[in-house]
Amino acid sequence: MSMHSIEAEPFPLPFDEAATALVIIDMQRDFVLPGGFGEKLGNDTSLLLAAVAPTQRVLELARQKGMLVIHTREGHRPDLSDCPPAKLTRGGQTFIGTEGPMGRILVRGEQGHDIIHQLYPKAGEPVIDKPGKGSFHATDLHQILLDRGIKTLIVCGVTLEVCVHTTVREANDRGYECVVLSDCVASYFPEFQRVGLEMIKAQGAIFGWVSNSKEFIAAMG
Ligand code: TIU
Repeated sequence: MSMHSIEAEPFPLPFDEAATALVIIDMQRDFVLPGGFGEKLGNDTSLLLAAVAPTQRVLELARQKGMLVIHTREGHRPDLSDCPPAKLTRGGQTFIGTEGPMGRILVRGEQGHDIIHQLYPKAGEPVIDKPGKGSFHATDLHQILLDRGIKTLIVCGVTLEVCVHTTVREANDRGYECVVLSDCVASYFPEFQRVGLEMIKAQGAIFGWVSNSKEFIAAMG
């Protein structure tokens, strides 16, 4: 056991370093760079880049301390057999599986589907390939966390109100305590970033805590 306490809202959270994992959600080219899924949906992808440098600092420290680091990627099999028709044709438009400048959009094995080089997984760090917005749906993430005795998740990634929120809600229901680092998550919508963080910590940490990279680094001492 190596106990710490992180300054967070709505109140500080004690955590055991050995039972804590860093989870970095969907820092894929398809979301954070032009030409991918995020831009196809009409978004300005540059807004997401603000989360990269703080997440790099958190990742570096987690690696130094030997913490479990987990990366996730949203995407589908090349034959799209794991993509529900309702997701494939959402809004009457089809982007998933179509050719873009970074390969087929949200398809595993394509350049756009992979994680940006700044946050690229190291050997031994589990990468969870997920077909949904949540990281627990149709994946082995829960099993991996259970096997390592993980109780607390430090959460970074994009986008806050979609894949980060869904994952934190799923994790909370499975008994994990989640701390979302506000400067290590991002949204295409500044208003959603603000209110998305509020939602997590409201009502006495209704499904999680909100802190930031500086407080995580300070807590790890
Ligand atoms: N569109 C959007 O905001 N997000 C997603 O589709 N996926 C993730 O958040 N990763």
